Amino acid sequence: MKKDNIICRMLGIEYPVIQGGMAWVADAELAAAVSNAGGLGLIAAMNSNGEQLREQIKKAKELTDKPFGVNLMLMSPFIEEAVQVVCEEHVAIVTTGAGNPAKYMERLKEAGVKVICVVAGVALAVMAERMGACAVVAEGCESGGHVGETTTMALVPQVVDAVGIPVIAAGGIADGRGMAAAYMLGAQGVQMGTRFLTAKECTIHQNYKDKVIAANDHDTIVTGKTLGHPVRALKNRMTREFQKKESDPNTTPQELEAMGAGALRRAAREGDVQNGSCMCGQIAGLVKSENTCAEIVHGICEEADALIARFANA
Ligand code: TUI
Repeated sequence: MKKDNIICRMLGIEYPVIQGGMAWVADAELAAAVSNAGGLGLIAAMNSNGEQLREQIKKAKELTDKPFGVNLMLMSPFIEEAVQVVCEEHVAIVTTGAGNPAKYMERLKEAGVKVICVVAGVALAVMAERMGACAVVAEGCESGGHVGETTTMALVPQVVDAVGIPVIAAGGIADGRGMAAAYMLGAQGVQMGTRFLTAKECTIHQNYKDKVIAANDHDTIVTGKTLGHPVRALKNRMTREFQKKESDPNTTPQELEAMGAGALRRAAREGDVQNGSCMCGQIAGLVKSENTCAEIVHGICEEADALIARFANA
């Protein structure tokens, strides 16, 4: 699955593996490491202001001469600045998530930025194609962070049938079996977040990595549905407290929002994995080791290729 793959040709990468644009996780160092490994690394713009994002982009340019991208989190209060900086810095590729990117598509395309929209449903995928996205990431609800409602298994083939542009599968993929399955569903690449949480080049706190490695198949939970932005994270004191408050009719949305504020930073940067939010996908139980980005990217592609070859000859 190298070079001749449509995602690889389109993005100028060697392996059709995209690293998720995880807030407080996906910094210039991780993005550059994934890109240097031949995949597509992404910097998470998350809630960064323009100058913070510009600094990360400049750092990534120093660390790699391969293509990398920026993930724009559309709920960010600094989204306008982020779009401006991405255009000014001539970032090659942008992925958009957590909303409808309609407002920004023209500006990004005019600046020569290739746009890939992360979608959780067919309607937005169709809209993304119409708006000029070069591909979509169909992200199932197995993923970590902000989630939709449909599983990867159900979502990917429906998106594949609805659009003409290439589809990248995300949510619940962490090894070659998942990648091979994604190909069978019609996807032409994968995006992984959880698998890269424990990458050696990932700069999150060791406590977070340890918690991912210790997690099993039922250790994640979705909270925040009542706020309109459901988020999947590893179960801990924070999610238990959030759940309790969320089911209490006396809790105001403002109280819940206040509980969530700063929570991801607390876990990812300060290592407070009990009171912080350890966003993570359902596939955490499969992630049992720390590896370099090169091991992860090459390993998953080799495993997927071997599986597909084996079944082709069966
Ligand atoms: O965006 C993500 N994952 C994220 S964003 C994030 S930051 C955050 N933190 C706290 C609360 C909320 C967000 C953490 N993880 N993944 C891509 C994704 N996009 N998943 C689902 C969607 C999505 C949802 C609705 C995309 C479009 C959409 O459209 C709504 C509309 O307006 O049509």
